Amino acid sequence: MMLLEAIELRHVRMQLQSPFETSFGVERERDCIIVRLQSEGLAGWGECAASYYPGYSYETIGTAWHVLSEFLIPAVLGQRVSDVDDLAALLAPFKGHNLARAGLEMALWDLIGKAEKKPLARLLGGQRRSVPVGVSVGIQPDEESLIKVVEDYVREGYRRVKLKIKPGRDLVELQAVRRVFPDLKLQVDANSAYSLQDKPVFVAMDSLDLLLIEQPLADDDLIDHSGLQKALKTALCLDESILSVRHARQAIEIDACRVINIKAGRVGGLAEALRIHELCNERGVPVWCGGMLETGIGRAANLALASLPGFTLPGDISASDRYYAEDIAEPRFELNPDSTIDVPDDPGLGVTVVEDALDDVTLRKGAFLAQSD
Ligand code: OSB
Ligand code: MG
Repeated sequence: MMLLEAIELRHVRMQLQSPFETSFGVERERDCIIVRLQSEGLAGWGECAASYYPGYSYETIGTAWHVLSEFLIPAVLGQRVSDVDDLAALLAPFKGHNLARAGLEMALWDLIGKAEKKPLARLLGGQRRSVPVGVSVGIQPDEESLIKVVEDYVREGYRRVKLKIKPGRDLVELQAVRRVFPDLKLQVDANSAYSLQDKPVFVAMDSLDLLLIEQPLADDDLIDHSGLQKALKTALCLDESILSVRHARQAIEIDACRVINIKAGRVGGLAEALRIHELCNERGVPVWCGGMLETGIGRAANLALASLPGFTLPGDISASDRYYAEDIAEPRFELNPDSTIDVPDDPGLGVTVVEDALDDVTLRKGAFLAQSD
């Protein structure tokens, strides 16, 4: 049993190495909330992947801060928990806000790993020591710069590339990239920017030998995804649409997708991510680990998750220098020559938070203490 004594929240803002454009907007800096959970002389760290504005998800830094500080934190402070299921039980009265709850849960996983002196990957049942990874490439100003950016990443050693697309910035550029890189593992992510009327665009992509097409349609629309999947050989992959293991089961049952992108944040934490991984394994559906431009804290958790056996497709987990010139945790993650990244092997998340670097990027702090009796 661990007594949850104190929690600190920090709103941090990190400069991205280059602007990241998706169908929902451009990010030049990445905001997130870092959670520090203290218990009996140990500290666990978590990352809440909510963005500053509601583009990917309805959650934002503001809503996550509100829900954490008003509801989730008061429900857990001063309580004793022995595992993440105990935490989930304390948070059960509250609806939604998966990114917020996952940030808190990650901090508890780190704490448990440190207390038991086991790396997170081992706690989760991971098996690989390194995991295959790719890079997610934002929408570029024009075709020429897109080819150049892809070329640079391929030269750095990435063997799988994901291109962000949006209406009007899709087929022509994708065909050009395919022409220059005929053998590259290639996939696209629309972040729900299309409707079923755009079916011809995806039918045209069907001959480009893509690994998958990620989240073409609305996040709350499994039915139309199923309609689109029927018209394609290429697997659809859902990201935003899958918020729980129930969503995953129903999507598979109606053939709304043939691959699932698992992000622990989006589904409320690593425990639910494990349940989706298990379901997909049973149903023969490949999964891969998505990313949210995390700092070294969140990326350590992604690497641990991706070390599970069902993660058979390369993850959106790139080296630290793809995201940030300076990070808030050490060591930095490096790309191996075989397009893999090593899974951390020290207890918990297996990274050390650099408190000075963290202070440098902190915009706001909140401290919460258990009431002493
Ligand atoms: O849809 O997968 C996405 C980043 C922020 C929000 C949503 C997405 C992404 C990415 C980047 O594609 C993945 C990464 O962290 O490298
Ligand atoms: Mg996505």
